Amino acid sequence: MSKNRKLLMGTVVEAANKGASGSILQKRNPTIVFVLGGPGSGKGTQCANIVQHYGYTHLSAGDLLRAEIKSGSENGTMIQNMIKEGKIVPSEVTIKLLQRAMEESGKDKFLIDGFPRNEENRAAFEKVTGMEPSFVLFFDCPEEEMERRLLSRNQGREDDNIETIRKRFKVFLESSLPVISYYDAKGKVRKIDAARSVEEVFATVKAIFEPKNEKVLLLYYWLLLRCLTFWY
Ligand code: UP5
Ligand code: MG
Repeated sequence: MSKNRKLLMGTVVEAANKGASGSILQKRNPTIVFVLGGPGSGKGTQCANIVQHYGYTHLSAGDLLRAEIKSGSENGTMIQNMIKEGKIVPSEVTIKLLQRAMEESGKDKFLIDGFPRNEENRAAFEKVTGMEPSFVLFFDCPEEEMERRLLSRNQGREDDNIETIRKRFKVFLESSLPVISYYDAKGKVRKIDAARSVEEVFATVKAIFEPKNEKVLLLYYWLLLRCLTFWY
């Protein structure tokens, strides 16, 4: 780890040790799902569907960073340069934005989309917030398909050009995949074939959010309720 990285980690961890916002969130004991996958794998698209069906709050780290650039914050230029180069913004900056968004939402079920992107992001998030994800959705998609999607997205994103896209792919392979492996070793990764249509991918996502035994449990409670209302 570089000296600068260590210093930044230090700052984040020191902030955590001083207490404050990590503990406010921790008290709410929120459910956190990390939504990971390569650039253009469909993280944002699927999160929008999950929000509609399962009442989660969607926090895209990339969207929060882009909003920070627009707000004219002192970090704006640095963030903009990093995004143009497909590089990972220092943990300190991203974690602060995520924490603030979680706190201000007042909600307790979060989809954190596009974060953590490297081991440092992951370790710092867990240390600062004291929270771990319940599970991790991993949208697995071949580069050719992701490239096709990004080049036809047409939403004016500064990083949707072939030069930056190639850099984003490289960073994903080198830095983000190890995070997925880390959670996989803990049995937390739900891998989804993301190269199919939006509807097909969502059908698989649904099966993850509605596991069979929960459905059986719901049926059991419903029957119990019917019996009780019958007797009384
Ligand atoms: N589309 C989606 N699903 C499809 C499907 N099944 N079939 C056909 N088309 C599909 O989708 C991309 C496009 O594909 C859309 O046009 C969509 O309609 C279509 P989208 O859902 O937007 O994919 P997503 O995975 O969200 O792609 P995105 O480009 O947002 O992923 P990135 O991870 O690259 O972008 P993000 O915004 O997360 O990060 C951008 C940059 O910010 C990073 O490169 C980095 O520099 C910085 N960053 C950090 O430094 N730290 C962070 O923690 C987060 C970001
Ligand atoms: Mg996205």
